[in-house]
Amino acid sequence: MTDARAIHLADYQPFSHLVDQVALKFHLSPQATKVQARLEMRPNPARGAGHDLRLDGEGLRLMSLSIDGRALSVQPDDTGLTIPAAELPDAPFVLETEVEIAPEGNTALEGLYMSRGLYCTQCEAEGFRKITFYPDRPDVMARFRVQVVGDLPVLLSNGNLVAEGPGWAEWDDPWPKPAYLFALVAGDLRAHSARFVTMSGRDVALNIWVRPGDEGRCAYAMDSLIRSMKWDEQVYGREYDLDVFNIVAVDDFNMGAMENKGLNIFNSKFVLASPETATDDDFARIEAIIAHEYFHNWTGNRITCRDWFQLCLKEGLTVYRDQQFSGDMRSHAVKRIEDVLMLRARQFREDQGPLAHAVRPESYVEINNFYTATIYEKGAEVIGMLKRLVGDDGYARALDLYFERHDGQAATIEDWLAVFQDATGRDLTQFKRWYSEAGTPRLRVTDDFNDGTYTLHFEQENPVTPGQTVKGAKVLPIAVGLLNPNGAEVVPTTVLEMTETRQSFRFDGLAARPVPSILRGFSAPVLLERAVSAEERAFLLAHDTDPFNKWEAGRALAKDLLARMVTTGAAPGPDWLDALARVAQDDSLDPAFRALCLRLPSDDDMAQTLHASGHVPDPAGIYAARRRMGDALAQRLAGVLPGLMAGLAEPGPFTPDARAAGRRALRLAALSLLSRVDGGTAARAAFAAADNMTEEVGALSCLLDIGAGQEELARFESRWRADRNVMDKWFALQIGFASPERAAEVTRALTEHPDFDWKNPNRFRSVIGALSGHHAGFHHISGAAYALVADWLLRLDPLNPQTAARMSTAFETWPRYDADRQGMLRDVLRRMLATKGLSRDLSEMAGRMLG
Ligand code: 0A1
Ligand code: ZN
Repeated sequence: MTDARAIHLADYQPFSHLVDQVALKFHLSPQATKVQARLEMRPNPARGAGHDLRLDGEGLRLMSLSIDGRALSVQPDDTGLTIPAAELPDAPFVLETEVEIAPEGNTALEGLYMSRGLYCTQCEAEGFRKITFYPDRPDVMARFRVQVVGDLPVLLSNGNLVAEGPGWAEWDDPWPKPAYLFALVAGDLRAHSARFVTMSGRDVALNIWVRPGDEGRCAYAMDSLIRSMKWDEQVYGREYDLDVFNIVAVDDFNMGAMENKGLNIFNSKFVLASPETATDDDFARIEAIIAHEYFHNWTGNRITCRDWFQLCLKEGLTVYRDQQFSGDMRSHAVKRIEDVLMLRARQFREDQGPLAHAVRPESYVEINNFYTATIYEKGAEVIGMLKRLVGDDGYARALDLYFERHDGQAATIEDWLAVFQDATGRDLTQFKRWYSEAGTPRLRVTDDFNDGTYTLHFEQENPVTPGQTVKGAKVLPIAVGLLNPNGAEVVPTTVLEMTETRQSFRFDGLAARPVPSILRGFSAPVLLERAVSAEERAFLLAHDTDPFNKWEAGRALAKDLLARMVTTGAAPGPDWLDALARVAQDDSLDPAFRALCLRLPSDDDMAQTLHASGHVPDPAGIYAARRRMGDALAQRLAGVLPGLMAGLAEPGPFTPDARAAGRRALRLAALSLLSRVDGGTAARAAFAAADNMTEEVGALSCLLDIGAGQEELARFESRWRADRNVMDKWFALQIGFASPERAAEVTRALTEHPDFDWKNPNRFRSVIGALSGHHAGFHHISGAAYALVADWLLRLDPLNPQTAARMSTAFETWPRYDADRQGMLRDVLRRMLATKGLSRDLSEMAGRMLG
């Protein structure tokens, strides 16, 4: 990156000063909140004496500033203020400031802002500087004491409550933390409460704070929290460390949730759930995000990041931990398949386009643009590979050492790898390339069989990515199993360690040529390239003992077929139809797994796959082929669908557990196929009978998918008009199921709906994001959707640059398409870039996408 505004990892220096203790006092008021800060500071011995003191600060009205009680007249600039070394003692000193801020006008939702009358904060990554003057960087860790004054029923901050009275409360957080973990919440809230006794006997008060009326929708989040706390004790030996753990749900939030110490703040859609309002997917996501934020207490908070280049240190590890947790709570096989689907849909897409970047990037312009699938999901994959290479015991020893050695510190990827080297004796120099080199490796495989010896030949290619032309071979753990021609496993899962560009592995003493099952469990995040016949794929779908590869075989069969349908006009043949029919009816298989097998590859996935194999994807062609494929499957299964559905019926009330959810998922997959042959009769009945949101939305989707369901949509709207989270689904569904020709127009019409509150990120995402997620609609050759999405991003940008920039990744796939679409997409990006006053966030994104 050559942007002059860029910040570079190589420039890191410790901060000039240390902060030992922070005392903050907030007088809350929508237009003029007064923030008094008292910082106990001293020169940082690591830097020596005699440095100026630079404090970050943005949009703050400075009322007063003093050092050791002596007033100073320093003028802030746009990004902070500098106190010259001459004004600073060489010994500990106290710096006091008073500033004024206006939370009500804060539409960026960063710093202190208001969400429907509620005061709340978001400080990661650099929001604290919008609250007070401070060294806003993660390696400056301090203890915080916070007094909140305001005429409001609930006043919260980090740590333990130490004193309170009418209109004020004082909180003390005994654990030193970076400013990005600071939080404050105030307003009219009600608690859903419980208690948890930790393994050493600490009695912790747990509260989930919500708006009056929402108390009844907190039980699942609370249950997830308690299970997370127990799991982290049992699996990682990590115990909670305060007397209270508070979670608050807010309606206006740029991301999913935030791990502020002792006071997690959540997007309300990831907390509130009842069977009537939340789908099975919502329940699963709530469980995962509650766990994710809780797990950050150790991986992120107790051990934080030295600088933002190390973001994957906390995010990759915490995602890895929440994935393990969800697997333990539900099904490891199903969880792994879902995680890989998401990895390919988001991270592979990013890694193969102009926004590709390393898991640990070396420069950035706006850090908020780096909360990406690469940092999070590829960051987690890298940890999974490490664990595969050092084994479960090695991993456990390395993590114990990590917590022991770095508790209370701001650490780096070097620190992280050092604990693995020290605990296991393994040299990780080559492995470290996974952190510094972007791009999805391609792994080409051929094989031969001679005299009982079977040999697998691998070749890896590490493609060029923006700014990185030369790359070395990666360490690839390749999990392999071999089956004999009868389908019995003759070599159980073995992890081959590939370290060279080309490498072969031999298996001796085989009676017949085996069928290999390669990359079991998706043991490395690569594109596997191997010419495999449809028969062999069907064989693996039937016989593989590895559930991931069993699913993958069916998936590959579908993708091969779909690719032929798109490129040669082929029709679905009996091989795929019969193989899938067998899986659908195999009662020995988990219904959730069968539902995943029945899910057709998404259009965007097909476009990615076609592009990777040298084709120019045609969005309309892919859409039409996928519909034909679904129709063919529906015809093939028509006779068995009613019986399949009846066998999956759940008597009794709704439960959100994985078993019941899996049965519902398969039933709805069957209903969706059935709708294509019965004109929607069964789906209409299912909609009318639904007593839970999974089935209500599921049945409605089946109807919309066949171009019906208008009456049901209207009924849904009148039933749920008052519920924001449910209404987000109503908006998104109509766009998601619109025909490609109509998607932009449906979206445009919905932007005129009185409930299209575009300043609310959830609503904006459920409308504008739904259009950019509709592959054939977004890429419709008219260009109407490109223009509509761009117009809305430009409208949002001045108010909420973070969300506008995140959503601009809709355009990252432009290099895949034909010249007409490329031209339109690049024009749109150029138009954005040329917009006067464009935010740093969006201009960095548009600039990088254009290359
Ligand atoms: N650390 C949070 C993610 C997050 C990042 C930035 C935010 O505001 C801009 C909010 C949340 C997590 O990993 O959950
Ligand atoms: Zn996180």
